[in-house]
Amino acid sequence: MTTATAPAAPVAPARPAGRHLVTSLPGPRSLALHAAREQSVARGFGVVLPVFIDHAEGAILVDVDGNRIIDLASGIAVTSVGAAAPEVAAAVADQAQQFTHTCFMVTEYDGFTRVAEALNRLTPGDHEKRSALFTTGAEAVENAVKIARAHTGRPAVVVLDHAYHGRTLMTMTMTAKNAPYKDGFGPFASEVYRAPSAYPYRWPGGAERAAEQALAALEEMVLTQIGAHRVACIVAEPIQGEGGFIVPAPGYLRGVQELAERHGILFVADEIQTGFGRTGAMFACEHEGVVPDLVVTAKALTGGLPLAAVTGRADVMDAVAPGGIGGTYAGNPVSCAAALATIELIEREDLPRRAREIEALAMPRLAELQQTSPFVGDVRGRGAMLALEFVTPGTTTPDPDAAKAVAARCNAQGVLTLTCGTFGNVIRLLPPLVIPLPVLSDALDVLERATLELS
Ligand code: PLZ
Repeated sequence: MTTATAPAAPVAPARPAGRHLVTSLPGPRSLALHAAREQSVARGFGVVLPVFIDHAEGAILVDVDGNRIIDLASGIAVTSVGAAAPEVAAAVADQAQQFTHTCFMVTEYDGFTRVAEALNRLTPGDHEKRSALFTTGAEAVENAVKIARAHTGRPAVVVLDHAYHGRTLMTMTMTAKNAPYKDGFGPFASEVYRAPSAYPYRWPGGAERAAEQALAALEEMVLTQIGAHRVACIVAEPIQGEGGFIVPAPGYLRGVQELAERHGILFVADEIQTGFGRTGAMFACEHEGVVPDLVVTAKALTGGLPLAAVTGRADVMDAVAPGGIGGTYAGNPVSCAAALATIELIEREDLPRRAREIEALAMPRLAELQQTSPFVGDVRGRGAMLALEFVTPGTTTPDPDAAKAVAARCNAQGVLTLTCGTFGNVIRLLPPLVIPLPVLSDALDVLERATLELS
């Protein structure tokens, strides 16, 4: 038997797997699209890097000029499974062909129940739980407050310095930072009280005393200023996100939970940015062994479709009578399908473990950078939620210009990098959890060089 030798297939030029720029950023096509945008889109939307995306491949965003950009943003902690996970795309397409919407308050569908079951199973604590699905993070935070008020019959809500909870009237009130979130948008909602955050790097009494002193201040506020019997809930991010990736001093979250319990106050964890493996545990509260009464989630719950949730103690959740919570799009079926596919991927690929691998690679390099660059005052975070805080050398004075300069250099070189922080002086790393480690390593090279160029 003779075998005919097939003519060799033409060899396609090797396509780069990682970062690759073919124009300066933004390229000409993006510039033209951006000019068009300015004629039709309201000015109030900012943009970090004005490139227009054509498609995504894992942790790479490919723009309309053909540039391949490393994604260290994940659409602000959303696309942990990547922005084009085939399993999520298929689930979305299938569901969209079945039906796109019924409104869960009109007729039912099982995807909603199955997402609720998954959330009840995955969130901290093995007590009986119920979940309610919504559309955006802010909407879910607002609903957590409504549920807490309905259950306790109390009006007051306690939040922290450096908090971010959203842009709606209630959640903007709960958010700490004035510009750009609150400036000009008042008057604000009433019965929101702000306690200090146990921010180790900036605690006046020193990092070691931050937990104890912040808890004392919180207790004094609850007891003397508000009256404990008037407080419905304390809402806290277990690692503060927009406020600067602030990991609270050890023991602080536990202390908040105990204080809340002593006074019949509900402890609500806003895990919108930290949830679903981002910090190396499924939920960031787990690092402190804290079981909140209510947990608010959104973002990485799906691969990018709008879906948010409040999950918590069944007796608390069920304090609201039928019709008391909901929304036209709450728990949209396409978003639910995306969530189920995403949760399956997170569990199957053990993405919390991937977050710990990212930390193991990146944290030593960031710590080294803190030694070599006098501009890096603090390095912190957990898992794939890591940050550098920039200061004027030799001081702890925030240096937002340094952070902005470093982020701008990274962005120009195709490493999409976000800043954050009350003082705007923090660079945060939020890569998709599926980022290949060599790609992350390349991004860190760029970040290191950009930081060492500061003078
Ligand atoms: N709670 C902890 O991180 C959203 C906001 C970006 P939405 N964070 C990104 C911006 O400038 O608008 C967030 C969060 C935490 C609540 C929210 C709000 O979630 O889905 O943006 O409403």
